[in-house]
Amino acid sequence: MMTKFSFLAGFSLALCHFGWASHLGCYFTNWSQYRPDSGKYLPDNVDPHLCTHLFYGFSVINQTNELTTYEWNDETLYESFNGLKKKNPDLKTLLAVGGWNFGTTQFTIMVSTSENRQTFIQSSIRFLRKHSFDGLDLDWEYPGSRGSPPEDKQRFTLLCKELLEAYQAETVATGRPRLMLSAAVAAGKGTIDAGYEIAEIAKYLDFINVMTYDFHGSWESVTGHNSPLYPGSGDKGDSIYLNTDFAMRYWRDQGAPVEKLRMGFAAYGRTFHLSSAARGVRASASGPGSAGTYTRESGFWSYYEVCTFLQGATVQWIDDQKVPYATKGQDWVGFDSKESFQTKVNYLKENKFGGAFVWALDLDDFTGQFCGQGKYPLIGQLRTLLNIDFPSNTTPALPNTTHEPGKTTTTASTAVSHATRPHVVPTAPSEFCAAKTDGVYANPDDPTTFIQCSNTRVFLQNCPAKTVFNPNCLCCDWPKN
Ligand SMILES: *[C@@H]1O[C@H](CO)[C@@H](O)[C@H](O)[C@H]1NC(C)=O
Ligand SMILES: CC(=O)N[C@H]1CO[C@H](CO)[C@@H](O)[C@@H]1O
Repeated sequence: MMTKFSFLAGFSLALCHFGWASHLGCYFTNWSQYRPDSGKYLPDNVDPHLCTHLFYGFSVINQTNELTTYEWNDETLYESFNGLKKKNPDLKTLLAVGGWNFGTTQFTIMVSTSENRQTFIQSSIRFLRKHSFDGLDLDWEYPGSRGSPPEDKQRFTLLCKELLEAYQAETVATGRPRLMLSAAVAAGKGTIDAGYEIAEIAKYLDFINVMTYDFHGSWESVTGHNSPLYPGSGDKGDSIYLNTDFAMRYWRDQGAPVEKLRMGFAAYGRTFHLSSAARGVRASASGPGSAGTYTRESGFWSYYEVCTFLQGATVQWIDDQKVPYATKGQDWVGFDSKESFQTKVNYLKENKFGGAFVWALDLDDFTGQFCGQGKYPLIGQLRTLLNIDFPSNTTPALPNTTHEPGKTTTTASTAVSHATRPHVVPTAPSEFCAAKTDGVYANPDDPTTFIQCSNTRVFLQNCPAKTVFNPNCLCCDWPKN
């Protein structure tokens, strides 16, 4: 089984590395449809060429341990959401299950027995296929925390393993591209320790969205930034862990391959009400700032609400943490800007993390009417900085880097366009695979294809356009001239 995974995985990675194109995942939320006026956000507002992966948040697990809808109109929204792939065939969509409000109870019940897990896993295949999603994103917040018992840490690993096995089996049985599997995971040290066998789950997940935000907020008694890149000079004790750099390194150093790690970017800020004359970082605060006109949630402003606030506000750059904050009256907001996104993307590239994801589409200035920076200023900035370019729009540049064979087992998400995606053609058992171990082999008759052997059955697969099979890396590679 695993030989096949590694192969398919390596194959995709090879393409991603060419010219360094990265992943940009963007979350859509099922509640942004309820915001008033210009804040209302529906799948029709999504620019299909903005992100490489879209996540629909959130679906839920019901009492019979099956994956299902939450909102009365989710099925309608799924349809327009997945309809975006007609406008951009390279786009991948994943259904996110869980989320903060969903909590942990239903996850705990679902992972508690092998039978419950299988019920969920099989329901997810039916449900994702029925609604034309390309994969599942596990947003359990969090295994081993918030009421979830300690043993859920190991059970979460089992869930990831069994999900991948089932998705792979479905591919072999149907010849359809395998469903992707990802997870949105904690960035806080204690929550990570309680929840994840990092090196284990990293084997089964195609990629991992590390939620590197919500580090500070109005639940604390002093001001602090929502998503700092580095620790602040005032951070003492466990506070030194509350930043993006720590979280990303912690995931990496415990065995998650950098290629699979996605760094979280926040298109929102967290607010405080200042309670003294101090106005900087770690100034005393008494609860949240005023609620946003559109998001109407205390302590939280979308980027477009921050833009409105910035008129007449004092903006400061936190030098050690590489992020800005602004104050006006008694309100304090730590937010992200095009500048902080630039610094963070530089960091992401230096550390070779596999990409970025953003929370959330509906929080950026998606209409362009608030910030005077065009539509989607923050996510558009990410897209540009990450060199995202869909093959359908332009001819891909040929690589100047060679493929690294040692790194071929790391990610299975693919940025290959629909038109050129390899399709699996199962055939009857044949001579070729009869005496061969499971794995992939060059096709002596045609280098633009390769042969996959599984249980002595032959699967003929196409390399994407312009590439040929390279027996050295067992991957499709640009032709060597
Ligand atoms: C749970 O969701 C599935 C859809 O995946 C549905 O068929 C089933 O009836 C639901 N069960 C309950 C108890 O609502
Ligand atoms: C309106 C609203 O908040 N909708 C829901 C979207 O899905 C999640 C599942 O996590 C629910 O908890 C939300 O309440």
